[in-house]
Amino acid sequence: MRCILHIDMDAFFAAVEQRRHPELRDAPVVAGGRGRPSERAVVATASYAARRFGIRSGMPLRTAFRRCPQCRFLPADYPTYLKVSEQIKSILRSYSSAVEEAGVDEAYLDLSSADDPVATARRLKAHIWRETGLSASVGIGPNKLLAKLASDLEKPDGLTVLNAADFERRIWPLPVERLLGVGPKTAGRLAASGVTTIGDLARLPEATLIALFKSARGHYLHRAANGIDETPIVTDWKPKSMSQQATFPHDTGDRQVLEAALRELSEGLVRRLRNTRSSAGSVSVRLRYADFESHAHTRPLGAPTDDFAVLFDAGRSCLKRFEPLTKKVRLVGVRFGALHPAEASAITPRRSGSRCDPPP
Ligand code: TTP
Ligand code: MG
Repeated sequence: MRCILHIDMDAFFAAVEQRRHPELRDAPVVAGGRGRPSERAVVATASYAARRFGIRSGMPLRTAFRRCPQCRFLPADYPTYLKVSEQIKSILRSYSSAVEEAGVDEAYLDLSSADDPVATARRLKAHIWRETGLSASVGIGPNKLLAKLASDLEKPDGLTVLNAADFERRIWPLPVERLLGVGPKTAGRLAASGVTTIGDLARLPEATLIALFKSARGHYLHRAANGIDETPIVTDWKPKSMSQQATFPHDTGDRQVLEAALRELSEGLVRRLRNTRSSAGSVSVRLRYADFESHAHTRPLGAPTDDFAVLFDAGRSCLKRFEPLTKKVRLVGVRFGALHPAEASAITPRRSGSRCDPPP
């Protein structure tokens, strides 16, 4: 029998910040933008104490400040989060040879050959805590879908087993948005047909869903609402990244020119992503200056995506980090990293909104 474990770090970016600032351990903390609520940026994540004030990922910092003025706002430090993410992934790889990275703070492990998956999960959580001081929530189920839903049921620091027999009781009452790939748009269309919970969705005939959405999507929604998922753990996904670059006919310091190039390169890469049925988990932008020195900035995404708007926004926020430009630029390059096969990851981000700061 298949046994899949899904692991998702708790309030990941905020937890890394609280580790760095132990005095903030139980405090409402928001990581996002440059940590200045007066600026136009969004919450990347909020600590659980901050969530009690209604603060959510993707919310403008300004709104978060209105909801909780005593909250500590910290700049999002992506290089550190990526480093910790790598450290966690390498711990995971010591527990199973089949590990699928599903995002910056989540992964699936195949534990089908483990004698006691629950004991393994306990050891794994303790190991991560010992090495990183961070807590994770783990779900165990007969497939990736159930394992992922399970890891979300008892956050934070959860360890939840979800069997097919528990699916109706525990999952059907949840809102449809809890299913991977169901964003506000899909949820809105479903609500118009009177479907708000996963149970409502499961009871809708598949033919109705196929008429409402495209056939692959209707089929997916029907199966997901019934707990059916046969997608494999994908470990040996190659390539890991794709990139494209453009050299300007004349060196330039014009932001609009840079942004136009970024747009064109991103469009080309999104086409390549779709052609290879993959999605990207990070975006990097590299500038080579007139003196041939070059620098890159990377932005990890909360979940892999092939959505142009999300990827382009991430690229733009990388570009912003080069400002103020002190030298003219001869080349701009874009790389989509942490590539995943599209069907093994979110079709759209798990939760509403872009995982990036909005464009200026
Ligand atoms: P999540 O696992 O979705 O969120 P989380 O770890 O902060 O909280 P939870 O305990 O509910 O798992 O995302 C992981 C990280 O990805 C998160 O810490 C910050 C980043 N992220 C964004 O930058 N923007 C977003 O909209 C979301 C949802 C996450
Ligand atoms: Mg998380």
